[in-house]
Amino acid sequence: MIRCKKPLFLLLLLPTLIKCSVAGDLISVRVQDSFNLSAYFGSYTLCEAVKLCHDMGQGILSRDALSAIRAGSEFRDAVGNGHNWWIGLVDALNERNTSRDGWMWIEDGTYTNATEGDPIFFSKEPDNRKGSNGEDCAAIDSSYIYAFDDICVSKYNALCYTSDGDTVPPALISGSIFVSFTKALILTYSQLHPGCSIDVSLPNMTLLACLGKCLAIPHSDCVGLYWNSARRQCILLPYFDAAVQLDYGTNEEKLLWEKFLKK
Ligand SMILES: [Ca+2]
Ligand SMILES: [Ca+2]
Repeated sequence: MIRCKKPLFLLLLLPTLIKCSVAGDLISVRVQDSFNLSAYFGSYTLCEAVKLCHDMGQGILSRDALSAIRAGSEFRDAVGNGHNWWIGLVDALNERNTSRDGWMWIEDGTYTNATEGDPIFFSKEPDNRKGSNGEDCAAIDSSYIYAFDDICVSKYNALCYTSDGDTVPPALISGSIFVSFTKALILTYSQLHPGCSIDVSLPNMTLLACLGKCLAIPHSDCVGLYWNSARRQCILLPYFDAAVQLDYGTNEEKLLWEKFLKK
């Protein structure tokens, strides 16, 4: 494995192969002359990986950046084989089980299509192997650059990017002072691994306060929320839309659950 903070002789022997800079456990590598990758070695959950990317003004790996990685050897040459990297692909809203269709890319909200020519997953993935716990997040193996699904709280490295086509970092594009919320359908009331959701409930919480909590998440990263007026429960959805565990004591309480998404 080649990492930039490793012995200098490697850099002297392979100066054209290793296009990277050194900052702790970070390797920066440019791929296909259009994407700048920041590869952070460390133990991150998927949510921690997305937060790290956005805090650095970058996005977590997108479909286009993944295609660029596959088109050349720059990434593998720089980070070495055998490491797992979170990418920005989830099925936290709709359980896809073993289907390759319908996984959502975090940074642009688009969905995978199994008929596309560039397969994303390993041949036997996604397998939802830890099915009862849900494998709702995706990572790639740097040896093969194919993805597998895993539980979102597994600890892997983080892979962030910017593109030359971005006029502003992806994490900041959605920022606007004119924000509105629209009511959305609740698909399920039960999800064991609730993505990156944050329960900010308080005994005297109001819907307005709950919406305010969503707007206060940095980088405009809160995409929506779940609200229950009887339980005063407010569950925020940072980074991507997700199904979460919605508790209720009675049917009346269940019917009071509402979901709002940012427009
Ligand atoms: Ca899943
Ligand atoms: Ca799997």
